[in-house]
Amino acid sequence: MTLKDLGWNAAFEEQFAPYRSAGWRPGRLVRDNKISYGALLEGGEELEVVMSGKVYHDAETDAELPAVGDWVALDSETPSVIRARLPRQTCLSRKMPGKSTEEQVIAANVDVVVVVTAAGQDFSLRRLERYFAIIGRSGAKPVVLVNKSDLYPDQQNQAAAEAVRALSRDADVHITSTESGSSLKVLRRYLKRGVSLTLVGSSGVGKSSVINQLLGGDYQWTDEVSESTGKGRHSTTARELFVLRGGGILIDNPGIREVHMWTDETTLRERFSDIEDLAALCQFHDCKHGTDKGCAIQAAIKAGKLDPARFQGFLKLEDEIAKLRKNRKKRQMTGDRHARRQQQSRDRKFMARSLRDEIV
Ligand SMILES: Nc1nc2c(ncn2[C@@H]2O[C@H](COP(=O)(O)OP(=O)(O)OP(=O)(O)O)[C@@H](O)[C@H]2O)c(=O)[nH]1
Ligand SMILES: [Mg+2]
Ligand SMILES: [Zn+2]
Repeated sequence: MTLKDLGWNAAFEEQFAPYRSAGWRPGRLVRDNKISYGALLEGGEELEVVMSGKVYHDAETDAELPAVGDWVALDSETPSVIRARLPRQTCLSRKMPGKSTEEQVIAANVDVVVVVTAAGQDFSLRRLERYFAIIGRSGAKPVVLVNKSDLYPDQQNQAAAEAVRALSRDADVHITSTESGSSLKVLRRYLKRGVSLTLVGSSGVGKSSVINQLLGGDYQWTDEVSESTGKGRHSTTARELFVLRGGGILIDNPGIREVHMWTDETTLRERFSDIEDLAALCQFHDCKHGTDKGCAIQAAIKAGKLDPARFQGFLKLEDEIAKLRKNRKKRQMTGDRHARRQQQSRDRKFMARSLRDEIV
């Protein structure tokens, strides 16, 4: 396994130059064990590694801490110590669940983000809009799988796919089923040597099933059998990166319950550029798009040219962005977060000591 198989490229090599001179080695983080990380090295060697105190303290926010998909520099003398993290070329992140405005990294350095959904109960254009917003900001290519197509009438699958296409110009939308093996075929198209792909979506839509097929059944299911139904439930509990033998890198994610906005105003405007275009046609430049005279948005809704739910989504997203901006300004370490970091720091130091008999 070469570095290139792991997603390494010329830009990373250049940034790594000073670390190379120090004798440090590059590794890609494949697992976050909370206290330690799993790192994959050239040749396929896997190590359990911990952050150095410097990496930890230099991070101003949690989002700057190493995450799955990141490239890090590993010490030459104590290879279990992360000395530095390379800048991310892309980064998929969202707002932390709950009230916090803290950014949470879903996966670093990914080329393709695959949102898996299905035409049935899981299907929500509002939620997909939010996915498109965070993908738009990440720098990765959006792909949508309308999966489990074997469970729904053809017409329903087609209608769902069409609705998604209408929502995003850049996304590739595919109707798939892991039962028939078509999800596998579709994803293979994107998976070339060194290309990193991550799967996101609600719990139970089939993310791990496709990954399992791509890995040829080698994937270890993480969850036990449900006691009430006796059926296997394989809910993914931790993010994990896999390298495919045939080329390509996969990151599995636990099902995402809430996709909070973590984006900027530019991305938001791009996502809703059709609505912005309409707004430019309103009679008054300060039109509130409600009961104002000559409102082009209301006219489009009446004419059936704009989905009112989509317009509502647009209004809600703007609200969220405004809130986010306000809170970001006063982002400081809360007492709570400070305590958490202190504890993590103690844990990581303890781990480092027991791993390497050395204090980092
Ligand atoms: N009928 C049908 N069942 C599917 C399909 N894809 C997955 N499943 C089933 O759906 C269930 C959930 O699949 P998983 O792959 O574990 O879903 P997941 O998205 O990884 O779920 P989390 O790990 O909880 O986020 C399993 O029982 C799969 O066998 C499909 O295309 N058709
Ligand atoms: Mg899973
Ligand atoms: Zn208007």
